[in-house]
Amino acid sequence: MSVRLAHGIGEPPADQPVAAVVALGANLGSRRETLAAAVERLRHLPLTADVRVSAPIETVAVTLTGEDADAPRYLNAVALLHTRLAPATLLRELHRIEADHGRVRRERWGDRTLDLDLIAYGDARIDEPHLTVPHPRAHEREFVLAPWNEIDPDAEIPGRGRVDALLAALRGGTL
Ligand code: PH2
Ligand code: MG
Ligand code: MG
Repeated sequence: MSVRLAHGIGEPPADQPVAAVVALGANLGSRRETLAAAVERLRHLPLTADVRVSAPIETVAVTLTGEDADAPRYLNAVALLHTRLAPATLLRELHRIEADHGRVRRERWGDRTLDLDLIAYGDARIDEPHLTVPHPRAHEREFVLAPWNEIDPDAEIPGRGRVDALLAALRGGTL
């Protein structure tokens, strides 16, 4: 799929719906309510349908120096959606939802009221200054892989392999 040509920044909608994966995270404020409100917003995105969401899981905060048991814990979830929004447009919508939930961008990997990451967009591989898809760290994050695997047991990360196998490897075993 030639995404740079078909759906670059400012490009029109895709002809066919594309399966996109969004990771949700919150470790400040009313986390459960925030995630539920964010999912509602995803359900109302233009040109978007079939939004499916995992159960939320509580996870230890991963920081630049590793897991931090003293930091506020996260609630994480993953949403699958079918959208004709171009990747950059979808990303802009995700940032708008974050901002509407009081997200302030201060330090990298700092605590946040709401984080919405675009993990995958069909089988696209995008490497642009503000958008890398698949998400460059999704394959090593249990808090992304576990909820994703729950709602799509056959999922694959383009270029990385099956989500269930990546999850098993991360947990110290093989499938
Ligand atoms: N997101 C981060 C950094 N660390 N840790 C957990 N457990 N869950 C997250 O969603 C998360 C994180 C940056 O986006
Ligand atoms: Mg994130
Ligand atoms: Mg983010």
